[in-house]
Amino acid sequence: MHALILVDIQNDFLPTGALPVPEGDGVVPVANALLPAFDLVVATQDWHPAAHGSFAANHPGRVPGEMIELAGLPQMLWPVHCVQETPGAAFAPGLDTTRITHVVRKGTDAGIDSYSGFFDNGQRQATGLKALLRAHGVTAVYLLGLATDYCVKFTALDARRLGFGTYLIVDGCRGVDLHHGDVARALADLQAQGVTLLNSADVLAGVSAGE
Ligand code: VGL
Ligand code: ZN
Repeated sequence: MHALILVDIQNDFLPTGALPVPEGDGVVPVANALLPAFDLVVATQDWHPAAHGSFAANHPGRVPGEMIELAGLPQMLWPVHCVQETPGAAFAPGLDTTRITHVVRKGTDAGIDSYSGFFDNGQRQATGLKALLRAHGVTAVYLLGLATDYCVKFTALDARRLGFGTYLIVDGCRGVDLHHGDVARALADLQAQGVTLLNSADVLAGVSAGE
């Protein structure tokens, strides 16, 4: 069984959102084109309490882009984003959510961030994504979404580390690239760790070829 994982395709990561990813809306048509090719589709949502420790606003005198320590780990400070039950945390308009079979939420503990859809950044608590995939006999995962250099990267690295065949659909991802080169470095790191980089057309061609 192969699963499609849609990473954090949420309003706050679109160009008009609170933590805008340049061209973030460009992943929506790629996701929609691939959805019918998968029986198991998991969408992750960044799902923070308002008091989340990754928000610069919760640290007097700090601004987004600065680093602090959170849960004993280096932590980038972000604008307030993807607060639980707010419009910013909702799936992007135009995403065909009717084909999403499971939703996994992360970043729900105010005291630690969670870039990966599998575990928090300290690898302390699991989200349930690994158990879900195992329960369905998933052997390979295909990932796309936002942002290439944060949540997509760490979700793909964990998938690979857990032993899933891991395929990153590059044209279905966009990155923050806060420091120019972050996206290119993320893709190189992923490839070095055994993640296969491909494009949506490759996936669709493979499906129609009966793979
Ligand atoms: C993300 C920064 C903070 C992401 C989430 O989805 O890539 N990035 N929270
Ligand atoms: Zn976040």
